[in-house]
Amino acid sequence: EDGYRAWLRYAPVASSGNYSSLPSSIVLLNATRNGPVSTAGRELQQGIRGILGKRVDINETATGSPAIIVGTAEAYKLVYGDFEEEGELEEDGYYLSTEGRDIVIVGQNQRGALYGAFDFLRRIGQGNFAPTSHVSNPHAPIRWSNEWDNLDGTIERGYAGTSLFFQDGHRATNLFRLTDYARLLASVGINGIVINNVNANASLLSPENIQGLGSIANTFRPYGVRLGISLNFASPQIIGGLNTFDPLDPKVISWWSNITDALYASVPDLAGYLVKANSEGQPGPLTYNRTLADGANLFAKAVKPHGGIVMFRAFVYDHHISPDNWKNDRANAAVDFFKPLDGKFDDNVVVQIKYGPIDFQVREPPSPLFSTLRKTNVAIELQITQEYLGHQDHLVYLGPLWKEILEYDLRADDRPSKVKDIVSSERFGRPLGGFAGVVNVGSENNWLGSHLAMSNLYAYGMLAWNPSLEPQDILQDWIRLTFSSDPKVIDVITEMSMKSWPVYENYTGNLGIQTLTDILYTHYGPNPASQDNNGWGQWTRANKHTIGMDRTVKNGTGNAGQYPPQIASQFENIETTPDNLLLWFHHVPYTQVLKSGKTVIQHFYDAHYEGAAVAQTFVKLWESLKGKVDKERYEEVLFKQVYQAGHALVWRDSINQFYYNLSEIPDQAKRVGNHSYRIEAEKMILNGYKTYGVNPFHTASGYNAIV
Ligand code: BDP
Repeated sequence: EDGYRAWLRYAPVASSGNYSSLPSSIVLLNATRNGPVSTAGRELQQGIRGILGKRVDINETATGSPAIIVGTAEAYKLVYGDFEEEGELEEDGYYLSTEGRDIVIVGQNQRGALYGAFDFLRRIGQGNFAPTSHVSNPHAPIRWSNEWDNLDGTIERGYAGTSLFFQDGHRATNLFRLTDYARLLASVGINGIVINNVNANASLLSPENIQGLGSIANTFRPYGVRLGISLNFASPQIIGGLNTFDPLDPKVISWWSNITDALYASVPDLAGYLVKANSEGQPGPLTYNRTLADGANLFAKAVKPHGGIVMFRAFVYDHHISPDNWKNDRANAAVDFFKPLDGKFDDNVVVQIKYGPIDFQVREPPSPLFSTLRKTNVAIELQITQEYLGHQDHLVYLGPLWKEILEYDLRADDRPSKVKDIVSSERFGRPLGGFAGVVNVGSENNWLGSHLAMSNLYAYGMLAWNPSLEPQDILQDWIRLTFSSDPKVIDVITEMSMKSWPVYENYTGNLGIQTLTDILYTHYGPNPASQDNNGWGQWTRANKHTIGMDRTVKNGTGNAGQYPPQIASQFENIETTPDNLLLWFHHVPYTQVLKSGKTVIQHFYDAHYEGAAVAQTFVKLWESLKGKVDKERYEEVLFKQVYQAGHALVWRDSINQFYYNLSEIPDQAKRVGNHSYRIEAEKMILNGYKTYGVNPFHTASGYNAIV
């Protein structure tokens, strides 16, 4: 058990209930070779063999005996006639019935049929044989993964090895793992994948690489996962031999249209493009005084005849913002750039918005752009890879964080306006919308470098399909499928996972101050000193007496005013701002008293001690599963938990000491700054050891390690 099979282990279940009567054949209706219906057949065959130990045959025509019938609604009707539920099916949706003589799995399209098969397997794989008949439709049409893979085989913000897609400037020679990745994605309803870094390399568009994309797309197609790619805006100049990349220049327009034709010749069902422009040094239309909409529409027009879409990122900001001006605020950038453009994007453009206004921090309010754009398609961007959240070395189950954002009611026009209903396109009546999740799987056997982190990939797919699900329920399904149905195993992993986000928040950055990792390079480890006085704009504005970003309209950056009036007035006032976002919106003395009755500084101290203490308990909790989880995964998770427990102490002491030094306000419990027992490694005399500089540096050890 190396984690490779993730939640698709198809392990035998203890009691197979009345499934001894499971039909012994699968009938695939009108299946095309290598299409998702054929995949569904193979998957059901494999799953039933694993879970129930039963062999089922695959037939292409109805036999008259009981069967598991799989196909599209259209194909089903031709053989079995009209069925009642057909009218309820939406794109990619399915109908699953296990109540009659046959098991019926009917998709609105082929992809839907495959999703229905995975639903059935998820049920029996958890020992759930209760009869069911239901229709399930996705919440939104776009449910994509984004991978930040580079052509040289590295992965930006990837923590699980090297790229599965690329090596040495080309597509990887061995693509067999992509089939298994496609399977994982399809099993949780993901229908698109962008395979290269948003900081895109133009040479992806070389003739050879375009051909390579064709092979990659072939591995994903049987699973209904369509390929997309990130583009470098300056490609016409970098590789096209033009002296411009002005989006309104006819030469540039025809260059992109030719490249797009070549791409569609290689990948006829290419889902579309993802574009990061004018952000963090990336080229974009602003160079030519063109708008971001001009830039997005350039690509939209190129892919339109092929049925493609353009995901245009709202993560647009200049990373040379002056920290001297207290009115400057990176959190304002998205609305500042995009608000004037609402209604100017073509219909096949979707603006892809990170969940918060800054950048995947441990605590952010939802981006105000969600409620600002009314005449533009939008999608939410979430991050499965734990860039600021401990790089998969710390357990942070993200379901609850995402759920909180998705359920957040932004009260646009004083009406219910939950983020989930905005991105589904329902709230503002847009044609498109959805989800993008930055996954960054790598070559490590268990995909994300951590067994427990895989719950995040599973939860991402499940919430994108149905954001009304409860993160704990999703988690427990995942535990049963990934580990076992032993109640102890379920309890322990549930307890650890459900506590993990608040715990991480406690020992990192509290009260909305952001994560406090090193911000300039690694985004890992405590480094509050790196937050301020740089152009990246993730400032804390901490000084001797006060801390926090004043984002009020009255005295600050005005960011609170970017929200609809009800929310704006809540954030404008300290009294109505929730404690957990206090320092996101307000600049206050360390002695400011919270709603909890504690001062800000004492909350920092206590939270860090509490968080680090709970992180210690994860080790014991996990150890209680010895013998209940296979040895390989048991040992590997234990290793991570021991590491996290230690690193949580490093976090606790670094952050507390930092703010104690700065504020000189003592900890009421007399813990902070009181480490008589502690000897700094740097001060030791090393006998038989030597130090070396850590690269990338590890902030808490003075950039040094001892070997
Ligand atoms: C930042 C990452 C950087 C990404 C950027 C983005 O550190 O690697 O390129 O986001 O999302 O958080 O474009």
